[in-house]
Amino acid sequence: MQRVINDRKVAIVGCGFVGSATAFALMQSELFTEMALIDVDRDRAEGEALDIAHGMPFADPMNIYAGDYDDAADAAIIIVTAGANQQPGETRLDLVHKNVRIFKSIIPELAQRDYQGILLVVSNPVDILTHVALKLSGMPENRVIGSGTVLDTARFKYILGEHLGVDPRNVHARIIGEHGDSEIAVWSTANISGIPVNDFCELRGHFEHDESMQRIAEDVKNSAYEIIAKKKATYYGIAMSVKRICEAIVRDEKPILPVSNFQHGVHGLHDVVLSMPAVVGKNGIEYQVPAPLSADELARLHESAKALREVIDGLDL
Ligand code: 6V0
Repeated sequence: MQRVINDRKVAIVGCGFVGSATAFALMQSELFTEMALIDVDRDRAEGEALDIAHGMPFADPMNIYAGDYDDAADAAIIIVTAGANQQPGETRLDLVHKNVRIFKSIIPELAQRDYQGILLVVSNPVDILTHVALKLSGMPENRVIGSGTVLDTARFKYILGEHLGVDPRNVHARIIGEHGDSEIAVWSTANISGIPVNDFCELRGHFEHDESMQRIAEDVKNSAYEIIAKKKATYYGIAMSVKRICEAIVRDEKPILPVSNFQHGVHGLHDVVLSMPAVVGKNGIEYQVPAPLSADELARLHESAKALREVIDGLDL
């Protein structure tokens, strides 16, 4: 008999900076009534569960506790944030071997329990680890998602919004490809509430388009390096990004989000996991959106896919 999923339950595997910030964001989200925190460091999970639970009198009631994989087995969403984070100077791809080893200890636990919910990977390198989770779990592709460039896209909207003095929610633009050094800022379709980005820039007195575009895309790409150099880890922005993905799933909202998902031919991409826009709902990836790209963006997307493919091919899965 297939396991019944509790659609108001979430489990978080890995309760470090990212896992605990995510738990705190979700505790205030009213999305879930039950949250299990899992970590190899059981004390850490218990401490975080207690600390977050003490905010309950100011939020909606919720059962928050340190648990194990049996507690995760009927969760609507399992969020994996376990693993090493980047040290100053390290790229996300440098983490791959350490974190693949950790995934080999986590994902089979879920597969053994015939997990039927959505697996949301956040640990880095997120595209590679989403691919690894897909292979190790044997789960259907639509139910294994990476947070991908949802965070980079939020950074892009924020920085562009600041540059133009406009609400970032009116900025319609995205980052695609690898969540990492080969990511691509899609300028060709970027617009501010329907107004092409360069036209809006001129309305706001900015005429150095090429220079500004290059600087903003570099700032987005280097955000994590800057934050890590200053405070050792990044966690609030990703926590809000994960909350957004959870909202899409739990409420079946069907927004278009640039999550990491397995590619089957859109723009000629095959057999690789990277961030491309997809409709996200209660079934996870509901529809891959073939958003238009310029020739240059398309070429860079294929380079990003090639770089990820080479890493995947070098892994022993
Ligand atoms: P952290 O603070 O070191 O926390 C990692 C946690 O994982 C620790 O509490 C460990 O005890 C736990 N852990 C390790 N092995 C296991 C295991 N086998 N089972 C269960 N728990 C385990 O790291 P932090 O929270 O800063 O980062 C976690 C991951 O998120 C890293 O890989 C980061 O690079 C990644 N990030 C991903 C982002 C994204 O946009 N996708 C953004 C920020 C960080």
